[in-house]
Amino acid sequence: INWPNRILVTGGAGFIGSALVRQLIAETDSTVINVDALTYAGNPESLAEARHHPRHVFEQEDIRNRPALDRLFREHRPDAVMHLAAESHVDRSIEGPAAFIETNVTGTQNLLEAAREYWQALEPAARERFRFHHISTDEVYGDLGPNDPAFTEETPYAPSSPYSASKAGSDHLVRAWHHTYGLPVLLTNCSNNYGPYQFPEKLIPLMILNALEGKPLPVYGQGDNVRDWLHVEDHAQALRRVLEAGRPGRTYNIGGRAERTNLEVVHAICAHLDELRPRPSGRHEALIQFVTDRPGHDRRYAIDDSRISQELDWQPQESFESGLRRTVEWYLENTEWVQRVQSGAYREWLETNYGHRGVAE
Ligand code: NAD
Ligand code: TDX
Repeated sequence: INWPNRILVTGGAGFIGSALVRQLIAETDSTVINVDALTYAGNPESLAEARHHPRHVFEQEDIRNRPALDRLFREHRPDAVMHLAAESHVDRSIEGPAAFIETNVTGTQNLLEAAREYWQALEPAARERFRFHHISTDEVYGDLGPNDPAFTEETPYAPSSPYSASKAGSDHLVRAWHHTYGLPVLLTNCSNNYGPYQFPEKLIPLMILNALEGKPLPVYGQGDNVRDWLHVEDHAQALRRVLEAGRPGRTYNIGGRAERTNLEVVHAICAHLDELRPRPSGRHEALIQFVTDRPGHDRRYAIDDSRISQELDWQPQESFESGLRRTVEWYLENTEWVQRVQSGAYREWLETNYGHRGVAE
């Protein structure tokens, strides 16, 4: 067991990063150096009480800025890096891929180089203990037909979108830094996360908030694309487990054992809202609208989690049904957080995104 005292987390003001930081502060003794550029997707309020904890240090820096990263390693001397900072939304990557290459590929290369130089200068025992944990996605494996076996760590890479291609590029860089320089890396590839503090451009929060406002619920294509859903708190637990017990150089797939079609997910959200916040004018599912499909839309993702469950004894704890219910309740209760992220950047994005997307015939 190798548990670090000082963890440099990138993207710790985002959806998954903030869940991880909240857990690290509440459930471990580690100091967290939280490095985040605070793009439209980053919000320090998502850190809740962890934000003001003495073991939490916030550094607003951009991973595209190499000298800034060198300073962070020099000043904070981390024992481990957990790299989550990324441009994360597939639809945005279709509209404008450049930021995805800059942050996900070049930013990761910067971080690898800054980490490598720092790590090579450590004394032998600290070098041995150091870890660079890269957080990635199942989308790098491409997509599956309805009867194909789930993705394993050996599934060949076949990314479809600019987003997944940029994440695939970053994964390859991380493996190359291990093979070439011996940097002790860990990689995890996870399926779709859901839970509190998720930015409402992603399917689940977008549907909850549109439904509450009585707006159309835009389902791409026929709504029969399949995703595997994992609660973000379960993902954060898995990341901690891999960091403490994963074997350097190794990749671990993480999934939720909860494959659902998008239409099933949207119907489930509508059913919860019918109960929790009935609409005088009828049921929420009447708001569903089938819209033009996402270009290059992957049909299905599914995770074979044998490796992490057998080698590291990790399994998801939350069922999708109860996790989704709690998530709907969270968005109903946290209107202040919602209102703040719904201002500015988000509204602009929604207008340009759906401006050109027609209702399917
Ligand atoms: P997010 O978009 O909610 O958060 C990303 C964070 O990174 C934000 O706080 C943002 O400010 C920060 N960031 C972006 N560009 C940066 C830059 N250049 N420098 C510094 N900080 C920057 O994303 P998320 O959903 O929390 O995803 C986190 C990571 O997990 C990503 O690497 C993503 O690819 C991966 N992942 C996400 C999912 C999912 O379902 N959301 C699933 C598997 C893997
Ligand atoms: O309005 C919508 N209507 C719709 O039908 C939106 C936003 C999405 N969808 C569909 C597209 C997908 O099939 O729902 C599914 C989920 O879409 P997203 O929430 O955009 O997620 P996805 O494209 O699956 O990617 C997510 O999971 C893997 C994250 O955004 C990635 O960062 C992660 O790597």
